[in-house]
Amino acid sequence: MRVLLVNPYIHDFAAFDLWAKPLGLLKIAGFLKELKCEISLIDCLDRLDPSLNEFLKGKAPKSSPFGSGQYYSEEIIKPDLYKSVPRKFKRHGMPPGLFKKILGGTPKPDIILVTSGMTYWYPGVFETIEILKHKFPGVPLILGGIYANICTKHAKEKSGADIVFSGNNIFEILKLISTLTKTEFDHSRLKKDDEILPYYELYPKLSYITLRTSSGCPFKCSYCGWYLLEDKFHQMDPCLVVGHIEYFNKKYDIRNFAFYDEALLYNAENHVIKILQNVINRNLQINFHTPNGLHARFMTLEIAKLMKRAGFIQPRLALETTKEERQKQTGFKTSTKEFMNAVECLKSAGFAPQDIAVNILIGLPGRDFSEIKDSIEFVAKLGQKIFLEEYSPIPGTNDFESSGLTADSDPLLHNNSIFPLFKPEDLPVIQSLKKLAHDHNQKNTIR
Ligand code: B12
Ligand code: SF4
Repeated sequence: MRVLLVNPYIHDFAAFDLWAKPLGLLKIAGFLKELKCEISLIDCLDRLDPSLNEFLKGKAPKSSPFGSGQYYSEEIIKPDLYKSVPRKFKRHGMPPGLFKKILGGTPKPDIILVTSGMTYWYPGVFETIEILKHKFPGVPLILGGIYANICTKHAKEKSGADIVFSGNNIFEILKLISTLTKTEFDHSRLKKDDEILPYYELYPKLSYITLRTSSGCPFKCSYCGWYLLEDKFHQMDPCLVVGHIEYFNKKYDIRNFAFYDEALLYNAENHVIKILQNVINRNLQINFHTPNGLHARFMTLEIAKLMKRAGFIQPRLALETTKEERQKQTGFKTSTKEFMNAVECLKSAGFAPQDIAVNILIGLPGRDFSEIKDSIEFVAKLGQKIFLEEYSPIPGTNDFESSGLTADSDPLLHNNSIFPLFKPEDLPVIQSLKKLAHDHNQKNTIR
């Protein structure tokens, strides 16, 4: 059976490849490989595909030394809802001409699987599906992933997919594929879920690997929607994780690994400590990245030292705010005291103050800007690098209620770049806060 997997375009004001790979799709591919299916992948966002550089006559954007980087992008017409936003709107990913050319050389599949990322990226998903449907009319196309899960009704009504799959049970996914293609799978071939590697070999070239050593989170913050996507908190066997890391490091010389975990440091004794000790003992030469913030509460000097020795680059701590009342109101994943302790541990382990990154959340409904200013100034005094994370409202979460949106609102309004701009009078304040964070970051780098 022939399966075509597609990671669609992103339409947004900005997008950056912060070690972002379609892990769900690659995991499904891992299972289909075990079942001996013929698989091809078109990742519209693959910056390293040699055909992109060739198509752009050597002008494809370059990677950073750690493997992340800018996507190739082209300006496109803004959706009406964004007309008043004074920024360019872009399609991120390969030029459609190249996508169509690649499809032209792709044998007709029996089924097409398309994934989706952020809810507000749906126009890029729709464009991708339209191109696929034009090339392969009649081939069943399933849409899954984050948008398909959080905005299932919207996707069913508007995406053009034949089936919108909501859920994450791999065996249900395989059953659906088997029904639609009238193929019997020999399930006795399958290993356990955690033992199946995401099928990264589908990429012609890789500069990093993403790792998800756990799913879910033991917390339930009022603005976060992990529990809409996963049923429970689960951690993988540390030996399996290290096996995966060693496999990609030794076989493909991959040096950069990004953790996608929501709660990497939770239950550290039985999880991350064992993983890092093993990485060190096996003498693997690796850079680890944590684009999702780490829980300050669970940081200890032992973990910080292991992180340093194992090769963590610019660890990120999720602080969000220094206001205690807000910390408690939103789920209390950390207190300011715990945050300061985490910073001290990291510094004692050898991380320079400016090599520690800190997330501060901006744009949460009901939060006044002086709170964000205080948080920025607090972190700036300690000397860390500040990342302002713009709030994205997620239907089904507590804070969504106070966002002024409803379940039927267009998902374009979930965009983290525009949500904090809902009130035009806020724009100058937001800009001044961004400048404040930027200036502090500059000062701390120069120091
Ligand atoms: C890793 C991660 C990131 C990474 C990379 C994201 C990426 N790959 O693009 C980083 C750190 C960069 C990131 C950034 C952000 N993220 Co994020 N992120 C996640 C996280 C923790 C995991 C996503 C993931 O890879 N899951 C693992 C894979 C295995 O799951 P999956 O892809 O969904 O696949 C499963 C199923 O969906 C299914 N499936 C997938 N594809 C398909 C296809 C078919 C055909 C089928 C049948 C099934 C299927 O199979 C899999 C089975 O397990 C999620 C939370 C979560 N629990 O999912 C938040 C999440 C997606 N992020 C979120 C947010 C808010 C953000 C930020 C806006 C944060 C901020 N304020 O800056 C930024 C925005 C990024 C941007 N604009 O570029 C929100 C969603 C927001 C939204 N409106 O959609 C989430 C849900 C977290 C939350 N706060 O609630 N994120
Ligand atoms: S701790 Fe992080 S991942 Fe967990 S619920 Fe809170 S924001 Fe979400």
